[in-house]
Amino acid sequence: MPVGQVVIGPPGSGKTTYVWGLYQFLTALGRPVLVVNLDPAANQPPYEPAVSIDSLISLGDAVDAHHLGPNGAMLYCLEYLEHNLDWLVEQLDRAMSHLEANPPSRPAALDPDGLEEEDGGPPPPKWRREDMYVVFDTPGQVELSTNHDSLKRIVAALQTRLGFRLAAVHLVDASHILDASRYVAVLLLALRTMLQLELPHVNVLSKIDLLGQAGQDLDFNLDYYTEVQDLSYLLPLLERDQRTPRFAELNRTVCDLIEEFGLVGFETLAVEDKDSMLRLVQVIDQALGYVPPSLTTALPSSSSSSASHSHSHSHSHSHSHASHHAHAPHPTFAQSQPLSSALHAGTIQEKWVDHPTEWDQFEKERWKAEGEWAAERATEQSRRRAVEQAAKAAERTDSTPTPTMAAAEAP
Ligand SMILES: Nc1nc2c(ncn2[C@@H]2O[C@H](COP(=O)(O)OP(=O)(O)OP(=O)(O)O)[C@@H](O)[C@H]2O)c(=O)[nH]1
Ligand SMILES: [Mg+2]
Repeated sequence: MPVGQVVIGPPGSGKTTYVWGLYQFLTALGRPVLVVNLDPAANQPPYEPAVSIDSLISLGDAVDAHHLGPNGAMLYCLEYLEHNLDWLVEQLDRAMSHLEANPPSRPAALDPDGLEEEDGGPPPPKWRREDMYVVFDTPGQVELSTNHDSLKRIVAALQTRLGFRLAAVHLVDASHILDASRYVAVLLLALRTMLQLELPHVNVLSKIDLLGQAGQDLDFNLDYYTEVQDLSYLLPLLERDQRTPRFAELNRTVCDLIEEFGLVGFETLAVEDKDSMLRLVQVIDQALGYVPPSLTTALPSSSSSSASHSHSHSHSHSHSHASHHAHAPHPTFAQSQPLSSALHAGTIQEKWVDHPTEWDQFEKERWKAEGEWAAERATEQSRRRAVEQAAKAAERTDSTPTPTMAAAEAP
C-alpha cells in the first residue's frame, strides 16, 4: 500500500513551502516520493508535480465558464475533480509505475562514495508500490477540510481504489498562539478538521522560527500550546481582551468542548531547519505506520564509532564499504535520533523563542563540523578512486600481451 500526506491548512500557512521542502528532504533520505498539486490556484508551484489538477481544470476555466468568484471557482474545481476521479487514479497509477520502473540513483548523502557509478557497485534500490510516498498539496480554503465534502471523498477514493494509507498534516501559522482568542480559534479549526476528515492527523504550528522575531512574549511556555494543557488558564486572558468580554460564557464552553474531545495537539515546524523537518517526518511516519525502505537498507546505523576512525580501514571490496557506512553515521542523523529525544518542546522554545541568537551560533558551529566531515569523506573518496583506477590500469597492462611476448609465444 502506498502512503502519503494530505497537506491542509488556512491560506498562507506554509503548505506549498512545506511540500517543496519535504520533497527535497525525503529525496535526500532516499525515499520514493511524488508530489501531487491539488491547488488549481497554484499554477507555478516551486516543485515539479507528478500530477497537477490544472491539467484537468484551472481556476480560470471555472471562473470563465460559470462566472464564479475565486472562492466559488475553487470549490467548483474540487467538485470537478471529485467527478473525474478516474483521471486522478489513472494519473497517480502511471506516476507511481514510472517511479517503480525508473528508480533514481541513490542520493549522494546515502552513497557518499559514489558506489553506484562504479563497476560492480550495487544498483539503485528497487522500489515497490508499497514504498511509494505521495504528498498532496491542497488549496487554503479551510471549508474544504471543515465542511465541504469533496476533499474527503477524493481522499476516501484514493484509499479504496489505490490502497493509499494517508495522514492529514494540518498546518497553522504559529503566530496565532501569541493571542489567546486566535489560539482558541485555531484549536476549534483543528478539532473540526480532525472530525471531518477522519484520517490519522498531525496538527503543526508552522513558521515557528518567526515566533522569536515577533517582539512579543508568549503568555505560557510553548509546551502549554503544543500539548493543549488546561485551557481554563486562557479564560482570564480572553476576558481581558477588549474584543471578547461579552463572550465569557461562550469562551468557557468552547474551551470545555475542546478539552472534552482531548484530540488536539501540535507539532512544530521551521521548514528550513533539518532537525525540525526530521522530527515531523518521524511523527508522521509513526501516524502512518510507515517504515521507509531507506531505513532498512541504506541509512547509516546509529552506531557511534567516529568517522575518522572508520576511515582508517581498507576499502578492498563493496561489502567493506557497506559496513564502513554502517559505522560512520552522518552527524545529523546521529544527533536527531531517537524520536523521543529529538527536539522536544523545551528545546524548540529555547531555539526559536528564548535564545535564537545563541542557537544560531551553536548551529553554525555544528554546520562547520558537518562541513569538515563531508570534506574529509570527499577527500577520502577521491583518493580511493585514484588508487582503484591505478590498480585497474595495472591489471589491464598485465593481462595485455606485449608485441614481443606475443611474437615469442607464436609457434
Ligand atoms: N519564516 C518562515 N516562513 C515560511 C515558512 N513556511 C512558509 N513560509 C513563508 O510563508 C509564506 C506562505 O507560504 P506558502 O507555502 O505559499 O503558503 P500556502 O499555505 O501554500 O498558501 P496558499 O496556497 O495560498 O494557501 C511564504 O512567503 C513562505 O516563504 C517557515 O517555516 N518559516
Ligand atoms: Mg499553496
